[in-house]
Amino acid sequence: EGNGREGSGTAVLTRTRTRKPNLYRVLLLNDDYTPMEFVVHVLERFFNKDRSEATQIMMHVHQNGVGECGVFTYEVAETKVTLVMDLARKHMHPLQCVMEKK
Ligand code: TYC
Repeated sequence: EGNGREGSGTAVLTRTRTRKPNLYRVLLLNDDYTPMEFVVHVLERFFNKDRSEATQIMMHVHQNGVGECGVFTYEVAETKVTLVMDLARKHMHPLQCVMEKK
């Protein structure tokens, strides 16, 4: 509960309403050319996955066409998509990373 103050020095607790942020899934899309090891590296570097979880997510994308890297607020999701796409472009891989509202 929130803070307040009354003349007597008595603390007055008032409710401060919080608001749920809009959340966005960041997804990786499968393609035929991006090396599996590069996708694992992306998941470790930008999504803080350990090698085991990164490999599981990469294989899920490889087999199902799409998979979730994480859920973030708009600005964080947008930044991650940009970082992934910039690294993929630098290495000339066709990897696609997108965000969608949850
Ligand atoms: N399908 C790719 C291959 O066989 C691997 C891959 C996995 C590519 C996940 C993209 O998001 C991806 N080399």
